[in-house]
Amino acid sequence: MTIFEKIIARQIPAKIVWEDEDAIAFHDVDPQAPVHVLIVPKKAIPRLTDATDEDAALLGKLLLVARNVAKELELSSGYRVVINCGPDAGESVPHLHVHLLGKRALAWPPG
Ligand code: DGP
Repeated sequence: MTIFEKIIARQIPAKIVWEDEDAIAFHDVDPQAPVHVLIVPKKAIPRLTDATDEDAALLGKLLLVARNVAKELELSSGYRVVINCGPDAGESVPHLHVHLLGKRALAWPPG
């Protein structure tokens, strides 16, 4: 079980901001911005590389959840949505997740 599956199963705590039958959103334990929320599908897809055409609706939903959480948390001056995929991107938890970062100016290009 990954750490995110344990959060989904309520085996470890998290600051949950939204949940339904397909996905959950909670605050990152190591925030890289004043708002840093992770949007995680309940289906255990390890990373974007492993998603299939059957996951199209779920992948789209993750972005719409990011949009909704951004609105709920009043990220009115902008936000960034990130998926780290594989070692070069710094992926550390092998369960697909979308980072939502906001409430500060974010540099580009990323490090
Ligand atoms: P990534 O590097 O893209 O795989 O991002 C994984 C993120 O997961 C990282 O920003 C820290 C976060 N994280 C790791 N363990 C926990 C945890 O136990 N609780 C919460 N809320 N976040 C976690």
